[in-house]
Parts: sequence; C-alpha cells; structure tokens
Amino acid sequence: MGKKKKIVGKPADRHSSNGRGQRAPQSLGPSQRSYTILDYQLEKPSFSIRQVRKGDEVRYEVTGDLSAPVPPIRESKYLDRKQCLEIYRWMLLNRKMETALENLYKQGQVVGGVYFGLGQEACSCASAYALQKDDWLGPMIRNQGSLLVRGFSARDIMMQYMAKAGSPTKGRDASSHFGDIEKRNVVSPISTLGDLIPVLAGVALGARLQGRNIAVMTYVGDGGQSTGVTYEGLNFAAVQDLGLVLFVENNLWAYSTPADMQFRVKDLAERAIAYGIPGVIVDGTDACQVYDAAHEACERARRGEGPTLIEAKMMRMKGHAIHDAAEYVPKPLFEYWHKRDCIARFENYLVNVKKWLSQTENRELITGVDQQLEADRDFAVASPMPEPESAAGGVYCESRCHQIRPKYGVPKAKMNAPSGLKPTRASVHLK
Ligand SMILES: Cc1ncc(C[n+]2csc(CCOP(=O)(O)OP(=O)(O)O)c2C)c(N)n1
Ligand SMILES: [Mg+2]
Repeated sequence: MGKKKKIVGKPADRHSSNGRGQRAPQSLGPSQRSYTILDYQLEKPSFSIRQVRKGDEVRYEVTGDLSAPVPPIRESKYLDRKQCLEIYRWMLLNRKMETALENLYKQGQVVGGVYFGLGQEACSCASAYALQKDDWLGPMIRNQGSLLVRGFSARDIMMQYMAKAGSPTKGRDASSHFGDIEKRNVVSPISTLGDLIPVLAGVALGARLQGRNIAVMTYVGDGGQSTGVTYEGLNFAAVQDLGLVLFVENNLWAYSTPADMQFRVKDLAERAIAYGIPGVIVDGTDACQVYDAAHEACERARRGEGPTLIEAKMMRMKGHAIHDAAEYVPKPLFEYWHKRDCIARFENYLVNVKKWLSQTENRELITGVDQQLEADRDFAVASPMPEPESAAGGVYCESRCHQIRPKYGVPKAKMNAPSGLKPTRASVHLK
C-alpha cells in the first residue's frame, strides 16, 4: 500500500440540469480513482428547478440559461441516409399516432387514459431501431414508438386503447400493456416502475443458458430509477454480464416531481459507476446520438460483455397522462425544450443540412404517414368491441393452451460455456 495522500480538490463549476453548485476535485492524486462517463451531448443543459412556497401555495421555478442556442444534430458514426429516413418516418408516425389518440379520447372512443411520448420520439424510435431480430424489447408507457419500430402497427395500438376485440389483448387491457413473446420478442410494459429491469435481465440469462448472447433493451424514468428493484435488476445484470441495455429516460419530471427533487447526482449516468458498468449520456432529442449509444451498447451485449446504462436527457412535453394538464411545469421550460423538438431538428438535419430529403420528398413522406394513420384509425374505429362472453377467455392458461419453447437452443443441463461464447459468471455458478 502506498502512502496515503491527502487529496486537495480545487473547486470546479458544475453545469447540470440540476446544478446545485456542488464541488468536484479538479486534480486527482495517484491513489484516487477516476471514472469516465461517455457524453455524446453537444450541449449541456444548465438550469435548475426548485420548489417555491408562498403561504399555502407551492409552485416550481426554473433558473438558469434558458436562452442557449439550439445545438445541431450530431453526425452518426453508423447511420446511413436510408436508415436516418426510416427513423424519421417512425418518429413522425409515433407523434401523429399519439395526436390521433388524443382526438379519439376527446371523442369518447378510448377506454381509460392515454399516455404520450411527446418530445421523446427520438429516444423511443432510434433506440429500438438498434435492436436485431433475436434481441428483446421491454418498453414502458412512453415508448409507443419503440413498439412501432418492433413491428406493431398504429392500428394495433389504437385498437388496444379502444379495447377492441381485434386488439393485441382482445379488449382485456387498455393503454400499451401488451407484448409479443412469440414473434416480435417484446415483453409487455410493467406498471410497477423498474420491474422490467430484472425481467429483461432474466430474458438475457435465459438466452445465455440456451447458448446465445443477445441484447435486451428496456427503459426506466428519472423517477422510476429511484426504486429498489432498479438497483437489484441492474446489479444482477452487471455481475452476470447480461446484455441489458438500460435507457434511463431523464425527462425531468416524475409525475409532478422535478428531477432536482428526485436525485442528488449530477447525471443519472453516473449511477453506472456504482454498478461497475459503462455509463453514457445522450441528448435524448437527437436521434443520431440515441442510435449510436444504443448500437454500441447492443454490440457490447451481443459480445457477452454485459450491460450499459444510457441516460437520455430530454423533457416530457405533456402531462403524465391525458388527465394531467402539467400546470405545475414552469412555462419557460416548455419553451426551452420546444425549440429542441426532436422531429423538427431531425427534419432540418435531413432536409437542409444533409440534403438527403428534398422539400417535395419530405411532404410526400409526411402525407404517406398521414394516409396510413387515417386508414388505421378508420379501421380501428369501425372494428367491433369484444363479445361479453369472451371476457374470461385467455386469462388463465387452460390445459397447456400455449407451450413456451426455448428460442435459441436446448438449455444446457451442465453449463459448460458453448463454443464461441465467453465463459460467464453464470456458467460458473451453475456448474
Ligand atoms: C414502484 C412504483 N411507484 C409508483 C408508481 C406510480 N407512478 C406511475 S408513473 C409515475 C411517475 C414516473 O416518472 P418517471 O419514472 O420519471 O417516468 P415518466 O413518467 O417521466 O416517463 C409514478 C410515481 C408506480 N407505477 N410504480
Ligand atoms: Mg420522468
């Protein structure tokens, strides 16, 4: 052991969305550990939100640099023109479908509420776009764009919200509580925040036991990441080197609780350090950054090297759900993020910066999305509600009504590492 040195840190300025002016040591002594969090952002939002009380009234105020110029889109290391245009189309479909759902709700066609991913379309669509066929997805309620990319249609999602007989759950559940474990490798969203993390880690472990390393992607919010199960699931994935790609969607609000009242770290990606896994920060409104980070994390997962935590910074541009008018959000914050709208910026990048899309082609693309949505919406509205006598059907598994077979191979009774796979800690434990 070397002689212990007293570390004297020179105060450094903090720039963060929850910048509380904490100090970090500027120079590190020889025995001091240092960690790097990969940061793809071209801008580091610099403001804080605090609770102000005046008598009985409680409200939030935002202070900081809200007039900063809007950053450009970061050039992707991997995406080509065709892929960018596909992601852009998914993002448009995502947004327009949610607008259609809002209208259907107002027309009394929706059973229950509607959840929106407004402002978060780049995060949902570009992340899921990095998955391959054999990978898995566990979306949350704001990730309807991920469901579209993974092969569900806008018609499926609209019918689900309307509880129609032909919807994915045949009218037995509302909103986006559905998945498809047979064809699309999608685990249904779990409302209990954080619970998808150990479930997806389990999917990766299952595939590993069948001889495959796959990427399993899921999401948790800035609020949801405070749960105990987030720690348990992520730690389990870390020690077992499971291919979990966890997007921490820091959209600054957990219902009406601002991020500054949710956690004390500068960036949520820093949590990765405590798990011993890579942590990455992306601007969640930049589709290229989201894709690049997701792609790299998926590749790492498929190599059997373990999980990655990606913090996507953005803003929830609507209330928690349709019943929540988000009156508690300071207006200047909406204005700041409205200028950073992920679709408008990506459109500008494709049309004006890269010139990959002419104005006419862009208009045609948008019209195509509108037409598809109109047809899907009309079909969904005209389709029947379920018959009452069907209510209990399919709720319980009766007499082996569906068999769950291994997808990737026969589980090894003795866990010797399959050829081409790195021996893992899981294999050691199971010997
Ligand atoms: C364990 C748990 N606690 C509380 C809730 C109730 N709840 C549902 S959504 C929500 C806010 C979630 O905020 P965040 O995780 O930031 O996700 P966002 O809605 O911003 O996408 C809360 C508290 C829940 N579903 N599960
Ligand atoms: Mg949130």
